Order: sequence, then structure tokens, then C-alpha cells
Amino acid sequence: MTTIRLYDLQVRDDRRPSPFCWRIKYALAHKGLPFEAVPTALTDIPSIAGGAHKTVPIIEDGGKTVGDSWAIADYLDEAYPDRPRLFGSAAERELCRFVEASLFVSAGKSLLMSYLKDIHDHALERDRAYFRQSREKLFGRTLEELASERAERIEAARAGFDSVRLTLKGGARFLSGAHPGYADYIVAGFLLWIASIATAPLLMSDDPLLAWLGRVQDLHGGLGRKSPLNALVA
Ligand SMILES: N[C@@H](CCC(=O)N[C@@H](CS)C(=O)NCC(=O)O)C(=O)O
Repeated sequence: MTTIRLYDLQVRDDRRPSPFCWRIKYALAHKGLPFEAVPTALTDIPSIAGGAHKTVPIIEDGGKTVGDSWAIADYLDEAYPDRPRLFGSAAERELCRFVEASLFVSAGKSLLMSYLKDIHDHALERDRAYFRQSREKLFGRTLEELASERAERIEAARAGFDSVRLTLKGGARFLSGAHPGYADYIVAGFLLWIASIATAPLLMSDDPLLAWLGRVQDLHGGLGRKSPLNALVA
């Protein structure tokens, strides 16, 4: 079996922050497919596959290149139907999209605005100017302005995971039930993103998310602990 190449966003100290790349690393591991996570700078993306994709993750599997995490997840289930499925049904896939969209709405923007300067400060030297310019244009604020008002936003971002906490309160080991599934990988990817770069804690020490996240990090030979992370709690 060929080793799949996954272009994986890299920042300082070989940290791997991208939430979208995290879910694909978990997807590949879930399916038991051997892969190599190729360290990639944001400014490298235009030189991959003739500039066909604007974002990572991108995978190369033999001669085939696929970009976008949803397209990659679909490709993996189609190309490797005899391996454990990411989506047991079309309905499960759509519910996973709902999980992603809900999290975008409840926590995505406040997370991004809270930690934008931390992401910048961890970025590779050659990515920094591009990152600052593109993100300041997007938000119409400087990274420093955003950072100076982050305390309240972090609280909002923390509360944005309440639906996850409520779901776990039912006692299930994973969001997908007794066994981990793509919904777990989506949510864990967001938290591993923040843990990769945060200089201010996101969670309280008694947060029930922590035990669940620890279980996800332990999966697949401790995949979620293989690149450097900061503590999510003070
Ligand atoms: N919808 C895409 C989003 C991927 C995405 O936004 N990736 C970011 C890294 S976390 C990226 O590559 N950004 C490129 C850039 O900012 O130039 C997916 O699900 O794969």
C-alpha cells in the first residue's frame, strides 16, 4: 500500500495547528491508512499540485491529489471502502457537517479573533507578513487590537463548546458513542488547533471536555500528542 502524503500546516517548533489537517490525520489513522504529514507553510500552498488548491489539507495518494477536508474524507471512504468508514451513512455525514457548522457559529469567530496574534507569533518567519496582511484585511483590525480585547472573547469561545459538554454529559465515551468518529475528530481538531498556539488558557481546569479530549488524543497511538501543544488550562 502506498503511503499517502498529507500537506500539513507547520508553524514554529514543528507545531501543527490546522484544525482541518487534524481531522484528516485522524481520518487517515481511523482508516488505518499509512500517511506522511508533510510540513507545509501557508506560503508553500500555491506551489503544491500546480496551485490547484488554496488551502490545506491536501493529500496525494498515488497519482491522485485531493484538497479540502470534506472532499478528502469523501475520497477516503470511496477509495478505501473495505477500511473502517468515516461516515456510516449519508445521514451521519450530514450530521457531521452540522457539528462543524454549529461550532463555526458558536465558537469559530471568537476563537479565531482571540488567538489570531498567537497564530501569527507562532507562524514560520516566511509566513508572517502574509498572515498579518491577510488577517488584518479580513477583520479590519490589527492583530494587536484584537489581542488587547481577548479576555471576553475567550469566555465566549469557551461557552461556544457548551453543546459538546451537554452531549458528553449523557456519559458516552465519544461524541459518536462508544467508539470515536468523525464528529469527535472535528471538535478535537478545533481544540488541538488552539492548544498548538495558545498563550492564554481556553478552558477551566474542571471542564468535562478535558477528559474526552484526552481520550481522543490517546487514540491511534497517541496521535493527538505527537506535535508540541500548550496546556489548554491555566
Ligand atoms: N474548507 C477547507 C478549509 C481549510 C483551511 O481554511 N485551511 C487553512 C489552514 S487552517 C489554510 O490552508 N489557509 C490558507 C491561507 O490562509 O492562505 C477545508 O475544510 O479543508
